[in-house]
Amino acid sequence: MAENTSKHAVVTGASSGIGAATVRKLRADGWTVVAVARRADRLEKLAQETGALAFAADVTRDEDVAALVDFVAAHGGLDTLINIAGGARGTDHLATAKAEDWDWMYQVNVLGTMKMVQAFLPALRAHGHGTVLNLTSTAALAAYEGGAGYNAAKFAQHAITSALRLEEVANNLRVIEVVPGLVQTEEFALNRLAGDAEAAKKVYEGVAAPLTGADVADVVSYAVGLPHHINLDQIVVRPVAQAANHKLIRS
Ligand code: 8X3
Repeated sequence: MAENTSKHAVVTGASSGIGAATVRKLRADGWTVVAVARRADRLEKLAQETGALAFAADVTRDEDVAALVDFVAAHGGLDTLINIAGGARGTDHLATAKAEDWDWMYQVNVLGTMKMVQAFLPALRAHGHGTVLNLTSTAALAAYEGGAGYNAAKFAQHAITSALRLEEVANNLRVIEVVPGLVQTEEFALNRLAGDAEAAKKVYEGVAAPLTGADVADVVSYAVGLPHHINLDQIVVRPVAQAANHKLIRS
């Protein structure tokens, strides 16, 4: 019944939103954190603010991931890998969906997670009490109109998370899936809607209290901070106003 006492985490998607909030929360909880994202300037600021170590990398690029593995090994290793990098592009129906949007979503949500897990599995196995936490979405649970491409990517990321749990249990790897619904962050809707700030605002309009990145970060930190024998396999977290993806109360 070993505790997770070493508390060394790698967090991707750390330049904004849930990823940045997770870095802040884990640092406040006393973790050593390597914060990973593509945008070095934002990472640097976060590192100065929180004392996290910053490493600029694109999780879909093999050479970046390999360099990150070396950096982490040289800075105390890890016991916990938190894959938050991801996102949505487009709200097209299948009839008009753009292959480049779908390709981007598959790359960042699915192949990025796969590459990060593959790269860090040897260290996590060697640690003996490793944890992988993948941030998926309620878009992984039920399809919705205009969601197909994002649904497909998040269903896939959910599937690889479930397979990993089965494949690595013999190596004592804990695999957690955090599944958020509507979370208001500065960039998620903006990225999905091609930078249209008005349309992005409408996503949250009239919703009394959408979740924040910090809300989800609290859940992430709780899950990875539990003693290692406790596995919260799959945590669905929504604002109260969102009883289901299709059932959102707006005033
Ligand atoms: C975000 C949740 O409702 O936009 O991952 O699919 S939703």
